[in-house]
This record gives sequence, C-alpha cells and structure tokens, in this order.
Amino acid sequence: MSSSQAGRVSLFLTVTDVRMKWMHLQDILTPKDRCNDYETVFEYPVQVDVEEVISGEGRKNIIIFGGTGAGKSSLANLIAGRNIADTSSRAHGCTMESRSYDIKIEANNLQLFDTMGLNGPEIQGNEHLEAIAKAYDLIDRLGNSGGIQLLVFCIRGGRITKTIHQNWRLFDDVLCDKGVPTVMVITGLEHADPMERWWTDNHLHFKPYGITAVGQACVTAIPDLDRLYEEKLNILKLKVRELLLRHCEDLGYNVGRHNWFVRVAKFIRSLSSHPPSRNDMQNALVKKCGLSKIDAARVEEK
Ligand SMILES: Nc1nc2c(ncn2[C@@H]2O[C@H](COP(=O)(O)OP(=O)(O)OP(=O)(O)O)[C@@H](O)[C@H]2O)c(=O)[nH]1
Ligand SMILES: [Mg+2]
Repeated sequence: MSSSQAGRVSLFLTVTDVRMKWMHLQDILTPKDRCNDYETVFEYPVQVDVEEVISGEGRKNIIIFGGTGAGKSSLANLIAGRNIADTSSRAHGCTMESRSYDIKIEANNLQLFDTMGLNGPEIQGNEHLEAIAKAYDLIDRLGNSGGIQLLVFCIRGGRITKTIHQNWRLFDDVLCDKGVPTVMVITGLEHADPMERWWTDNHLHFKPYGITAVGQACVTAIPDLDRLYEEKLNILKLKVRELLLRHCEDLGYNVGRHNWFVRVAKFIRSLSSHPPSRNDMQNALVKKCGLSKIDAARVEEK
C-alpha cells in the first residue's frame, strides 16, 4: 500500500517484499530513520524519494544546456514536477559545472544533467582551467553511465546572441560532435498566446547559425510559488516530457573518454580571452583532471 504526495511516497511495506526493500532502504534512510531489523519495518511508514528507489538500470542521460539564466534549472524542475534543481545559482558556478538528477517518467529512468553554460562569448581570466576540470568531471560521469541520449537546448525567447551560439557549439558541435539529437525548449513565453507562435515567428533566425533541432517546445518555466498556475504548468510539463521521450535515443553517445575530453578541452581553451601558459595548463590537467602528462600535452596539440 502506498500514498504519494509532492513527489515523495510513504511506503507501508508488506511482509512479502519487506526483506528486500528493508535492505535497500537502509542505504537510503538517514541514521535516525533506520531500523535495526527488518521485522520492525513491517508497519513502519517511511518517507523516501520514490525515484531513488526505482532509478538505476537502463537509465538514459539527458543534458540540459544553454546560456546563463536561460531557465535550465527551472526547466529541470518543470520536467520533474517538483523542485530538484537550484535556480539562479550562477553566482557560485562555473562553465561546464553540472548536477544530475534521477527522475522517472512513465517507465523511463532518466538522469537529467543541469549544466552551466558560457555566460559570454569568451571565457574570462582563469575560469577556463576550472571549466576544463568541470568538463572532465562531466565526461567521466557520462562515460561511466552509458553516454548521452538527448540534448535539450534551453533558450530564453528573444534574439539570438553570440553567447547563445557559442553555447550551442560547445555542447552540440563539440561535446556531442553532432551525434546526439537536440530538442529546443524556449522559456520566458508566459505572455505569448499561443506560446508556439514564438517558434512560427522565429525559427528561421536559427538557420544562419546552423542551429537545428529535431523538435521544440515553447513554455514558461517560471516557478509557481503561490500555485496559481498549477494546471497550466502541468500541461507544459507533459508537453516537455513528451518531447523528451519522443526523441531520446536508446543508445547513448559515448566515445573514448580521452579523445572526447581532449576535443572539449581544446575548444574551451580556444574560447579563452587569456589562455594560460603551456605549463600552467598541463599542471592543471594533471592535478585537477588526473590526466597523465602525455594526455595533458595532447590538449595543447593543434
Ligand atoms: N519570466 C520567466 N522567468 C523565468 C523562466 N524560467 C526561469 N525564470 C527565472 O529566471 C531566473 C533564472 O532561472 P534559472 O532556472 O536559474 O536559470 P539557469 O539557466 O539555470 O541559470 P544558471 O544556472 O545561472 O545559468 C530565475 O529567477 C527564474 O525564476 C520563465 O520561463 N519565465
Ligand atoms: Mg541553473
């Protein structure tokens, strides 16, 4: 028997499955909630995130990318139907930083990667060493969990800037070498009626930049703190979920991790307004990313 509320579920375990679930729950529960033996779990209602219990095998990786403040984290929350991602966290973040969240849509286990994109057409100062280290971390996690099944390009309805274009290049051209389907989600359209009109009016503007998508959704991802638009947001959530499931590949894009990383690191370096010296770069790659000296030297090769 179970009852759910706001993305969490109370489990009242039956005797038939109590032993297995008890073992799993011991890993998830805080020490305060743990029981010393599984018999006591019987008739012991506990609160756990249902996705935590059911995620894992056959999981598909979806990367949300786009410029600073485009609404990526808000979009992750819209898709999940609850607050999983921190919004407006750029003050503490760095390009290519990412957080991942497990969600389940119908029978699909998905891992949503909420990433931080470029906040300008160039990377300033020393940030690019940090960005390279974050890229390494992202590629490592993706490589270990089956690669990338779908890209979601998140942009705020408005004109296309150089920064938007560079973010597109970073993820679509460089990280995925054009080998992963991309869908576009346009946010900030709460005043557009109908929202899809934005796409009809603007899609041709993407052409000169080579930005193409296999599907798109026009939405608002604005947080509904007072729950005034619950019904409307629910419709948008279903629209975006349907878009993701329709275009998510079965097999993930996953190439040899070293070549993959070298390609991305070279591009990030090319965006730097003041690239560091060869030595600083190689030391950072060895220290921050755990690369061998030989691999670190390859990032420098033309
Ligand atoms: N009006 C409006 N505001 C939005 C929308 N989506 C997000 N916001 C707001 O825009 C701000 C930035 O949203 P985030 O979701 O943090 O954007 P982000 O792309 O994750 O930002 P960074 O992680 O900092 O790059 C927040 O104040 C959101 O509430 C939208 O569709 N419409
Ligand atoms: Mg964010």
